[in-house]
Amino acid sequence: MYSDVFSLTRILLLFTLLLGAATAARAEDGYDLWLRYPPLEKDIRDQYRPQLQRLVIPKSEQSPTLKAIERELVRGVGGLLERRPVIEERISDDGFVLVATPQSSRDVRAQNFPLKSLGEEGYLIRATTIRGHKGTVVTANSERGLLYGSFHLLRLLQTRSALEGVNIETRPQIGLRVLNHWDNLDRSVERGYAGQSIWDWWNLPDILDRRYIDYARANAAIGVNGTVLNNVNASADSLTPRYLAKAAALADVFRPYGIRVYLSARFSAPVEIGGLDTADPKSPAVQRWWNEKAEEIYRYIPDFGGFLVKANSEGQPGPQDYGRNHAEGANLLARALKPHGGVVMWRAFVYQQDNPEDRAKQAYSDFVPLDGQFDDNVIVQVKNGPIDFQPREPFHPMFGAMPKTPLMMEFQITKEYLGFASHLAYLGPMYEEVLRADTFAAGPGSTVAKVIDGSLHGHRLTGIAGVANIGSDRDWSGSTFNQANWYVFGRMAWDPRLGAEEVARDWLKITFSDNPVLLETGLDMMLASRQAVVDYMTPLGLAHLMATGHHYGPGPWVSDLARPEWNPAYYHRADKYGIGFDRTREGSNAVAQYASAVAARFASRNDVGDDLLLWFHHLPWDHPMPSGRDLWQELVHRYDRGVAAAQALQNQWQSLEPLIDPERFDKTARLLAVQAREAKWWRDASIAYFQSVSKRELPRGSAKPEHSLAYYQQLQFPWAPGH
Ligand code: GCV
Repeated sequence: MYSDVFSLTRILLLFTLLLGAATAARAEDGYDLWLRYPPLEKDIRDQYRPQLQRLVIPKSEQSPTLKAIERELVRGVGGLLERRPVIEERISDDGFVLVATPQSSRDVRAQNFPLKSLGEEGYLIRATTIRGHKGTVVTANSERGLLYGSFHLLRLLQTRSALEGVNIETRPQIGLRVLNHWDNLDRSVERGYAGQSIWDWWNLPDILDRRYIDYARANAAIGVNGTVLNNVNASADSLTPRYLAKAAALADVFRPYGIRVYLSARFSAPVEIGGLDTADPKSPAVQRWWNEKAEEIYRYIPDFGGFLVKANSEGQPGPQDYGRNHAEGANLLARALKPHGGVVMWRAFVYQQDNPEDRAKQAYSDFVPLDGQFDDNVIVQVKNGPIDFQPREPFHPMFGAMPKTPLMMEFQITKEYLGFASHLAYLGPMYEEVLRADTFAAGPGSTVAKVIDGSLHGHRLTGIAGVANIGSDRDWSGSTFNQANWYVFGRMAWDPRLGAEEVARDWLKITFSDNPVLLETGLDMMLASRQAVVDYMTPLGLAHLMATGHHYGPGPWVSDLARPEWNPAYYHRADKYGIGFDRTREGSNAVAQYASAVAARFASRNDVGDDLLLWFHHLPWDHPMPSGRDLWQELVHRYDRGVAAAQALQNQWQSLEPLIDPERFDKTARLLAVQAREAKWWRDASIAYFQSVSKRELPRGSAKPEHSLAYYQQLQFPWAPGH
């Protein structure tokens, strides 16, 4: 079965590759992501050309990964330098690029490169002299390492970095670097704003869209090594033979690029597709069903990565339906996968209907007591913050609090709460803020990055997930700048200590050019953009003020929904006297879920800082702020600042017109106009509402909202995407 699908895939691959080559010279529509290889500036080309004349890749017939490497390097070097490198069997002269492992090349063996510490995926790129010839070596312990190294070599060219004396050794700090697609079998995408799902489930496995290969290339280029194909709000049908054959076809396409396929598993699948009358983890029939299901899956996909599970969360079935806990549920699936080497990524995004506990506390309360009870192939997937991907949240208190359990990070790349695909919000600074946050779990320096890379508590199973912003739109992510969020996710997953600025700089150079004006302005825009969104949507630590359901636009007034925590009013708690959620000891005491040093900081009005002030404190409107304003004035000031920042983004982009190709310039300009307009809408609607509650005058110089509160309240968006 597997080999049949595989050979069919290879034929289709060839076909789609040829097609791809024919269309490679397409206009700048964003399709190429960071796989853009247009000719570099002449002086730079001239410097590189002598260094990159010949490609030496010793390979066996059977190695699809080595073939992918050769294709990419020929395409990349050929495009960037406008000269195809010569393919050679052996090094014959200066200007070689040798891509080989010590096993595949005697020349590499002879150099005795220090590869031990690079593991299965790391690589080394080094300028060297071999048998009297000068060149560059890309080497690693595995072909996957060579693949990543080759993409890095191309990145060096794309970012115009010197090859002379190059000496790079790197390995990923995190093992599982996966995208989570919230894609449904009907091709709709939950919280997707870039068209339909790229998985054409209906036509799979017979038709293999060229996009599947380009998706794999793009991910391999940034080190992503896994993909969960279907929505965590899963249909059990994904586990039926019909759909396993489809997933297997994708796995075959992705395999040469080092990408493993995972599936979201619906906990009640034994009932829905297995004919059982229970999904109780303690039932032997249920255990048998999952064991047999795992065997079946591995017949289709021999290197299947494992399951992602959303259980007992927002109406999804789970072990608690049978009086069992999350560890018992996770271990049921983990034991089925264990003989095959698969893992379970068990999500900690839980909050219960009818649980009066502060929503921000519930995941910790459910999971932390289970520390030590999960099997060793379970990793608990925790969102970056305790609520739900808000523009700003404190780091999740579970990080650092479960030393015996591997925890993986879940970031959202798609911007459900940050203006959908239309607003520019570069998420690098947000990821950096979370990864660098100090949990103090084992004293100072216990950053979130160290929790998830396993170094703090000595875990070998490590992971990071990003909820994908990828769809069928020509530019994949709904806008050029949204691509940067996919890009930075991959780069930080490889190395969580990377800075957002450094990655943005690379991305700008690769995506546009290295023109200094463009770089300076582009960096300014990207680095300011997320804070701008925070300011015009949820300033000063406010959260979840978005309209109901689709989360598009402001809805701070909503207070009549069935579940308390669905209501924005639950989060801001504004009244005549003040605003904010008291999470100190006098309030919900969520601060106590953090290590004492962090708890003390968050509990202190003076030390918590403006950014998280109202997340942790309920304060009177006249509370004095460090700026000299009172809280009300500061709130209005932040909204104004956000609107001004959105307008600045628009103006800055206009100044770049001569430096950007017309197609991408125009689309971005239009989206920035939408953002500026919607920033004002957010500001006006929010101020109209908060003013109706606080009964305060607007600070002098601050404009009145354009419309009445009633106007903003009656706006409806029944067809907003992604819902
Ligand atoms: C996949 C939020 C989103 C939901 C999402 C959920 C989750 O509540 O609005 O669309 O469901 O998070 O992460 O499971």
